[in-house]
Amino acid sequence: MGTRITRVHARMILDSRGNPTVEVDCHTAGGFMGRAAVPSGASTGRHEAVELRDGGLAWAGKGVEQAVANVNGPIASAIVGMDASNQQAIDEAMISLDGTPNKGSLGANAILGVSMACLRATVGDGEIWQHLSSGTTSLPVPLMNILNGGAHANSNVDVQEFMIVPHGFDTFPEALCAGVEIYHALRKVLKDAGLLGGVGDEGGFAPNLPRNEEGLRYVVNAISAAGYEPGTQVSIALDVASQEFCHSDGYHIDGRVLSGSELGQLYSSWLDDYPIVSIEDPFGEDDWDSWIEFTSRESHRVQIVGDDLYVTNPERFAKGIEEGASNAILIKLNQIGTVTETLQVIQMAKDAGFGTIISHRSGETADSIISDISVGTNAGQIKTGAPARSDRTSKYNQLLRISEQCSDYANVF
Ligand code: 2PG
Ligand code: MG
Repeated sequence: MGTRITRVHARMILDSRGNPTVEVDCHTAGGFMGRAAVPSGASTGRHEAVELRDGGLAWAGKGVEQAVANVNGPIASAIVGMDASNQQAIDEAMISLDGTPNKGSLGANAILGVSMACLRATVGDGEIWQHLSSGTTSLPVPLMNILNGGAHANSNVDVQEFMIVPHGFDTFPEALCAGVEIYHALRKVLKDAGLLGGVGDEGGFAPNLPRNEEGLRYVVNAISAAGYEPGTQVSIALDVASQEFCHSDGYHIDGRVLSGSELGQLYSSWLDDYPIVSIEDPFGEDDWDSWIEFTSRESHRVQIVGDDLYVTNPERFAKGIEEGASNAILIKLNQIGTVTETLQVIQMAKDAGFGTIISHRSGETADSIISDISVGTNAGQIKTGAPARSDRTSKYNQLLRISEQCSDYANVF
C-alpha cells in the first residue's frame, strides 16, 4: 500500500514572528513525503487546545523541543505502519494517545503537525483541495486585514483587524487585484495624513488613531481612492477580538468602559454608517448573553463570527448554534488540533446554515494548506492577512494557482 506511513519526523522551525514552531515530515511507502508547519496565535482563546511550549529561558520560553520529541517518540511509534490516507484513524489514534480533552499532554502543535503532514503525504503530487472536495468547489472571498490593531500592533487601536472584502467580482484574481490596489491606496492615504508607520503582525498598516471609527473611515477612503465602490464591490469586515479589552467592569474601548449592550449599540451605529459585512468576536469568549442579544438584533444585516467564542470546538459551537449566538464561525486548525475534527466542525456549520471562514493565525509559516482547505470544503471565505509578506502571500499565491483549475468565485455577501 503506497500510503502506508514509513517514517514521521518533526523539527523546530521559525514562524513569522521569529518564534519556534513545529514542522513535520510524513514519509509513505509510495515514496512521497508530506510536510506541514503549525501556526500560532497571539490573541488566543482561553478554550483553545493546548499549544505546548517548553518555558524556561531559551527562546524566551517559547521553545517546542517537547512537542517535537512527542512527535518523534510516542506519536511516531503509534502511527508508523498505519495508512496515511485513513485520516480519521490517525487523528483518533493521536487523540487517544494524548488522553486529555484539550490535547494538553502531547500538545495540539505536535498533533496538528502530524495530522496535516499525513494529509499532504496521502495526496502526494495531487492537489489537497481536489482530494477534500465532495463535488462543489469555489475560490473563497478573501477577508484581507489591511489595518492592524489590538494584540497584533503596537498602537492605540483596540479593534484588532480592519479587513477589506472584495466580493463584487467575477473571479478570485480580479478580487485579489482590487484588494492589493486598496492595500497600496491605504498606504498613501495614511502617509498623506502623517500616519504611516510600520506594519502589524499580519502585514497591515498599524497607525495610532484617535478613535477606532477612524479606521473605518480610512479604509473606506482607500477603497474609493483605488477606484472601487465601497459596499457594492468591496466592503469591510472587522475582527474586534474584544476579549483582549474585556475586563471585569466591562469593555475598555476608545478610552471608555462599555457594557455588552452599549458596545453592541456602538457596532449598530457603525453598521448604519459604513459598509460592514462581517464582525468577528464582537464580545468576549464567555459573554454569551451579549452575543445572543446582538445576533438576534443584527444578524439580518451582518455576518457575526465566533472565533475565541467557539475555538473550532464542536461542543462550544453546538451551544452557539442552539442559542443563536452568531451566524458564522471562524475555523482554525490549531484551535482544535486535527484535520478530522476541523472538517467535522466545518460540516456542522454547513448543516446549521452558518457562514464558514477558514483562517490563518497571526504567527504563520509559508504553509498554505488553509488555501486548499478553503477551496476543497467550499467554505466560501478565507481570512489570511494583508496581501504582503511571504507568510501571508503564500496563501493568496496558492489560491492563484488553484484558480487556474477552478474558476468559480464564491458568491457570499
Ligand atoms: C484572530 C487571529 C487571526 P491570532 O484573532 O482571528 O487573525 O489572531 O492568531 O493572534 O489569534
Ligand atoms: Mg479573531
